[in-house]
Amino acid sequence: MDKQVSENVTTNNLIKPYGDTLNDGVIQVSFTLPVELSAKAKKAAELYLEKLNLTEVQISFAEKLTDGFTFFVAYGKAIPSLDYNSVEATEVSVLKMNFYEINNLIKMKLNRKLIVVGATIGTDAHTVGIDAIMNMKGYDGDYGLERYPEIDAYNMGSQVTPEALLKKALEVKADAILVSQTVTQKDAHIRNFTEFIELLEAEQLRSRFLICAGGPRVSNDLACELGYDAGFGPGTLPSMVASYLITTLIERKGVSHVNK
Ligand code: B12
Repeated sequence: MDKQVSENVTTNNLIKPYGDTLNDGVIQVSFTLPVELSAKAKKAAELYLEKLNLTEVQISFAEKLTDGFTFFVAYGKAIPSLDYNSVEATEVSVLKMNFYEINNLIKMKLNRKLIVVGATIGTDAHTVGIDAIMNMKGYDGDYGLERYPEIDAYNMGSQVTPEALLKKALEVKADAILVSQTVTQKDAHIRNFTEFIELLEAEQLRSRFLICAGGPRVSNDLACELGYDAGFGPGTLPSMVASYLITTLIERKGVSHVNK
């Protein structure tokens, strides 16, 4: 973090958005209104943002989305500050290791392949997230779990029922289950994540697996709250997941691992 910013945070602990000058409160917002693009629509967008208590509002972009809908990008100044000291959040603690170190650790400490099953559950049809973690190609230059010689990875794709995911995990004797959710409309992700944990609990199988949740709106806090061991959000790399899985399995089996 920039030295001046970190000093500012530590002296008064109060933070505000930064636009042109520190603490000016300037934020950028984008939103859609169900009206045709016109001067009146732009004025409505401005007045709506003023109702949110933004000041010095400027509509910088307005474009017709489709008949009867307009998309806006705007700037405004926000008044509230936040005490940074009052903020609490957790993140998955991951030991940074590369592909070779992770494979070596699995080989040396587990003495067999690490078995992982993953799926997007419920009606959610998005596969790109779970594929990024599991497929050979991986994500952002980081190999996916299928590429690891010491990992047996089973990617079931999307729209998998909780029952089918559990059945597969039992069939292949999985160490870990990866559950992905992208659609969050009407809290569908919360319901689906919860349904899977409830199924495991009903079958008294919760403690048998290491279970991770992931997706664009998933945080470690949310995942743990829903009964998962860990949660991974945007920007997760497959090596982070592989490292988390093997180090956690080793810890749970009571074996201290080498690269600490
Ligand atoms: C591609 C896409 C699609 C494709 C999906 C193709 C496919 N095979 O997956 C198609 C066109 C099919 C599609 C359909 C729909 N989509 Co769509 N789609 C997207 C889009 C453009 C990109 C998503 C994506 O691939 N991201 C890239 C991946 C790599 O990122 P990621 O998922 O976050 O994954 C990373 C991490 O989160 C993490 N991760 C993810 N999962 C897991 C799991 C574990 C265990 C771990 C450890 C980590 C992990 O690792 C990944 C790598 O870092 C987004 C908009 C956007 N720009 O994000 C909308 C979006 C997700 N879709 C959306 C919607 C609404 C839909 C539809 C419902 C639309 C409709 N009405 O039909 C349908 C879905 C129907 C259904 N039954 O699910 C909305 C969701 C809104 C919401 N918050 O609920 C979005 C945000 C678009 C929008 N702004 O409206 N979609």
